[in-house]
Amino acid sequence: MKNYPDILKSSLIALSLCTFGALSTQAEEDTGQHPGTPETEMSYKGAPSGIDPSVTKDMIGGEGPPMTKEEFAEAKKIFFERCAGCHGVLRKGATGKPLTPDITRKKGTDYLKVFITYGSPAGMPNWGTSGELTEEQVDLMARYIQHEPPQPPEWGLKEMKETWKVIVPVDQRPTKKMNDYNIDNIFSVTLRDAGQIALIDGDSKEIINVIDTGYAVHITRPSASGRYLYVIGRDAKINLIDLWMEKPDNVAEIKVGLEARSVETSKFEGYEDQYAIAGSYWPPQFTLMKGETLEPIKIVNTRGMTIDTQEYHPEPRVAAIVASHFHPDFIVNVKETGKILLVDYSDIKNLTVTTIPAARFLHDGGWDSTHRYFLTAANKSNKVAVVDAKERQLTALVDVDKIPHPGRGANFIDPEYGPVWATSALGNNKITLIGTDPVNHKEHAWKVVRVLEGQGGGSLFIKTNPKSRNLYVDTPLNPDAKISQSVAVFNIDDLEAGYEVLPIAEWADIGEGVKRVVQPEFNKAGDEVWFSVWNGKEQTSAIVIVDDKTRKLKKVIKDERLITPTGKFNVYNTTHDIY
Ligand code: DHE
Repeated sequence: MKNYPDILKSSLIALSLCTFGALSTQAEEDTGQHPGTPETEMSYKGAPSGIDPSVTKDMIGGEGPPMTKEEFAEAKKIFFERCAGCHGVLRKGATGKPLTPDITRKKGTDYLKVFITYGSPAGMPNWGTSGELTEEQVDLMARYIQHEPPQPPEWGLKEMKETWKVIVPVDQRPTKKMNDYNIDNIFSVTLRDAGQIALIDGDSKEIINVIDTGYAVHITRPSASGRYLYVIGRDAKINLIDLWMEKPDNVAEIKVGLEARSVETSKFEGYEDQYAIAGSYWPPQFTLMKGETLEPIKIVNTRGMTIDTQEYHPEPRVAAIVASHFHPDFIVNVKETGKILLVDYSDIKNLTVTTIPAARFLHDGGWDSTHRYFLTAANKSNKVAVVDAKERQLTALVDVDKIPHPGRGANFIDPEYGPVWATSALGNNKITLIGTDPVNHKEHAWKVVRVLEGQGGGSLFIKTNPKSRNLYVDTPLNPDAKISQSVAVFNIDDLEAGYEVLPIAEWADIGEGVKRVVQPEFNKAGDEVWFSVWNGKEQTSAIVIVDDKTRKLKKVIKDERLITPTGKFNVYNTTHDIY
């Protein structure tokens, strides 16, 4: 604190201790500039909101400090780009604290300026001292958050229909596969900052097509037959791609909101390829659509009460969605309220939604190896919730260490404890194995059976394959470049032997840049594992393919069209939930 101006010291101490909770103990995450601030989390949540600030309804004036319309517009833009990810669009609090005027006005401009300038030990970045915001901008933001939050517009059926386009009608689409690709082994690769995906032929490693999609595109999920791909952007635009076309391309698109992250398709027998669902961050809702055209059928709002304190939350965002294999259900994570919804799509007109209270801040997750149990991280609650998709109920809430982040997780047989599902973490170096077999290993089921030490915190994804004996753990958000540019690989048959480090970014040999190595993904045969080397938008990125048996480099895919590759989705493995 020695560099802080004297007048500000006392308020800063008060703020750190009273308002923003406990100090992080993860020394390895400290940014140096701001002790205790987990850089890993900051860089993860720092993605700009997909919402165009100019579309909001503004309420300047009233009791907030004076601001011109121009100042308000600038502050709003900064808020949506830098702050909304943690504090929520309506500033009602998400993983960051609430910043509604009833709270901020009591603190006052000077106090808020200190906070924005220096950040907090609990994760608020030091926007001022890091040079990210100028002194004037800090002052602007301190005044802005004392005004009523601008309200982005709602997005109902009318708005969806206005953006809905069937580019190739169903009756004009191929009736059989018109290309020679081994569709099962195609990878859909997110080109994040290009707003595109690349379809890569997993057999030849050639790019089949680069297709325009939504802004800061996020994930791809295939339909149950593997014919269609659904790609969602952060701007809530969904693209439907038909892999049967001679050159696979877009056949329909729609915008289901202003900001979104998840999409899934019906997988229960008899409903294959029939329905799609997308979850939105804004407005907080999910939308059911016809699978082959994306025609919106029903929109369901997720606003409501939190599961624990039972208070109203106006912006509970929809996070991961999976499709049940046991019932015609979509399983939907509602982040801020902590509810897991079972959305029964067998009668969409008279829709039944079963609500399972789990834990707040539900984020990502995946199936156990039998596809009966859905294990999902409530990341800021440090829990993994287990839902039994067959009995349609919560089976367990498992306590884990700081900020679990499994992606979809990894399933394998632990030599001692039997079938397990594993997650790595953003907040520490631990890889947590949870027993998943309540029949033959009952004593270990839904318990943490083993904790491995990985390279460090800042991990996002972990992966293996039923044919592999290796468990790969990425660490793309670790502040140490050596760690963020490599992956750890464990031998599943000898887990306590430690890990080998594969220098993936070095193998890519692409020159300058941050070169974060992210998201292992297997090919269909389960004998290759693909990694993205995620570089800056203006720099060279690559896909590195490793031979799973030998752990040696097999191939580097470099192509100027591969701009900021992140997620990769193998059609067969993603369709069949193999991970
Ligand atoms: Fe993701 C999955 C949300 C930042 C790459 N991400 C998900 C899911 C959610 C989510 C809810 C689960 C979808 C599902 O299964 O239905 N991600 C968010 C955020 O809110 C967050 C933290 C900040 C943001 O503003 O978006 C965020 N995500 C990122 C990134 O910065 C990553 C690393 C790079 C990128 O492409 O943007 C990233 N997220 C991914 C990937 C998956 C994902 C690759 C799918 C993993 C899988 O194997 O299924």
